[in-house]
Amino acid sequence: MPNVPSPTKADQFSFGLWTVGWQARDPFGDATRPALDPVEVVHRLAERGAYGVTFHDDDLIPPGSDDTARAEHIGRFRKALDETGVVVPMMTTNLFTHPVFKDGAFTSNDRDVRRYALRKVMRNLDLAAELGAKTYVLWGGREGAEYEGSKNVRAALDRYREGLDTLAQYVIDRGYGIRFAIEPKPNEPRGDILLPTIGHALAFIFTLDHHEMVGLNPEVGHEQMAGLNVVHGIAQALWHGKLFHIDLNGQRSIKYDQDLVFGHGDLINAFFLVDLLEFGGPDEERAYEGPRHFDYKPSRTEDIAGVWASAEANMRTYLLLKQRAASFRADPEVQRALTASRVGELSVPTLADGESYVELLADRSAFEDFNIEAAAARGYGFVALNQLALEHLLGAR
Ligand SMILES: [Mn+2]
Repeated sequence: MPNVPSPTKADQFSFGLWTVGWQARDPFGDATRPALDPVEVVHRLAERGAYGVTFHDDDLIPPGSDDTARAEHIGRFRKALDETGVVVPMMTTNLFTHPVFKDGAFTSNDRDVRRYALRKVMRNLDLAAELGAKTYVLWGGREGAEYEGSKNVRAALDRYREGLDTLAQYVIDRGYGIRFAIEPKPNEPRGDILLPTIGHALAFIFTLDHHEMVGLNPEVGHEQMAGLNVVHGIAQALWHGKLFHIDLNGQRSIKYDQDLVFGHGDLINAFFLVDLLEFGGPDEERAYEGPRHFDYKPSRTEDIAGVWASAEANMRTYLLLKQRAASFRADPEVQRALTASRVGELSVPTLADGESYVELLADRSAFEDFNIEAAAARGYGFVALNQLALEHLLGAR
């Protein structure tokens, strides 16, 4: 057995029922795997060291279930949680599968659909509170359009805000203590989705009545689908205090949403993401305390054994990257390279303590006597630094 750490509950790994439970139906082909019982999923995940399971209402309770059937599904699931000690840190609502949501949920042009969507979320928020979930994710996959003329985007954002303000008030009034996390995505299933990136969602969140209760659930692949650097996006989310949850997976460049195993897309980017989450705090401690949630899909080629191998692969990759990031940071050569690259110098404020533009204007060394040619000639050594990262990542150091 290679030197791969075993996951434990302290690692806070969680999986959606819809991830390992995906039957691999895609737009071109039928399911390649049978359905998995949520009770079995909880047991299989627990055996592998996961601490949490998450789900959309419809993943656990088949749509159309009457109250008795609904209670039975919840009861069986609860028993599995009790038997394994697996927790439900996050829940979410399916506002995309049923044809009623074909033009969106909170932003459907059809007002009746918007009202139904809010009711569906509120009903599932009651269950989230009952199961102890602390985060409620909102992925607006159908909130968007294919044609500019079909959607008044400013009105849609008004309705999106109205929806979130209403739900936040509901959570406050019920005393649920749940926070919301918006999951941006640029496209798919809609041609263009509203709040397509971390940046769009952040700007929107700060307009909300209860913006302190609303943050982000960024997904690695969704930012990469937009050609963006997810490490930068997560860093900005942290800077705003808005990283409420995270979806880890893999994506290879700008194409359909691949939902590969974490690290099976851009590996160097995944390395620096784990480094940021685990060691990006002010004193090299964790920068993010919440669940390490895998939102991936076991590839359509895999049988059930392959499903569980892929679940393990996510956790193994994460722990290996954590190990590699620790070795990168502990290496004196890396420390010297960081100094040569002036990485730490960026944390020194540009103006001195008590200095204003008045003193800056009086400082001849900052301008009149500044040797810009010498400063322009200095190299930063970033490539050498990145090569050290790569060599640690490959286990060569
Ligand atoms: Mn995805």
